[in-house]
Amino acid sequence: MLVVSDEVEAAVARRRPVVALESTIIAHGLPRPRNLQVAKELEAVVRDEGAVPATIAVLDGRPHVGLDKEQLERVAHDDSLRKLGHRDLPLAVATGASGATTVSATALLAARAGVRVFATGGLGGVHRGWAVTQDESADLGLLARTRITVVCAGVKSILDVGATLERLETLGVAVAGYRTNRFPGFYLTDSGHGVDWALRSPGEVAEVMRAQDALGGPGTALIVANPVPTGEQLDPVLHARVLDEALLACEERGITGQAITPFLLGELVRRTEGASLEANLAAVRGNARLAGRVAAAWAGR
Ligand code: PSU
Ligand code: MN
Repeated sequence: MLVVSDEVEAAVARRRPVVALESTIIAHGLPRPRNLQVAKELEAVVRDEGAVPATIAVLDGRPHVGLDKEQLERVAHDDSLRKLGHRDLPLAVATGASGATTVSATALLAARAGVRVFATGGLGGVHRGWAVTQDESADLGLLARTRITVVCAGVKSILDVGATLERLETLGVAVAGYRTNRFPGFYLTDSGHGVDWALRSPGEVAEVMRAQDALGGPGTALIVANPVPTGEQLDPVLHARVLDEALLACEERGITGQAITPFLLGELVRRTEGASLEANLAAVRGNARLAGRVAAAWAGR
């Protein structure tokens, strides 16, 4: 069922470091033509750390783990590509559809291919106004059931971050700050919320992964929350202002469901004149780098 690239398959078989990368951020989360450049750059950052990148997407009904150059270009440029959460995978496979995979679908496919470490930007979570819309990303539920380590800059700041952290606690998903006791805020270094645990090195992250396996509890994820450096974050005052405007625009235009996240990310890019894009990219780059190091520590265990 899975099409695993030769390079990824060989690395997994030899227990070499591999890092999974999602494709939704490329297809629906970043403006063109920058998105293709970023897709290539993230793969290069992972390689720089001695790990093999495994970008994941569904093409013509086939889930791919590890894309070649043409496939990566297709993910970045094909307008007809859908956004696929994990619940969409069987539908896409059976109907021969193509789509970019969100965190939930990417984590599932990575785990099936034997890839343990995954880098992304910000996770999905509980949306503001949840009490009315019940909009909670499927990312959370899937991470409660999948043994994978996700390196991210926290959850997207367009969300209700406090409620998302509460949900992660309820779901039993481990969360640790990377060299910080503050939970990162995606575009921002600090979301305003704390975390109970801080890990100091890739080796320490790998130790936690080992302990997860040794304890044999439910097959949950480990979230490593890696903040964007203060010098590269979005100005918090600008962030607060444009986010309010973007949320209002979302409501006024009646945007719902899967379209909300790409809409809000796009609005932020536009309303900050690209500054949010730079902060987003700084975060994802840092996460790909740390994930490469974690994968190396995990492989050398
Ligand atoms: N992080 C980013 N950009 C993105 C996303 C995450 O920096 O575009 C995507 C991820 O694929 C995540 C998805 O899984 O947004 C969440 O979408 P939703 O809220 O519809 O579940
Ligand atoms: Mn949603």
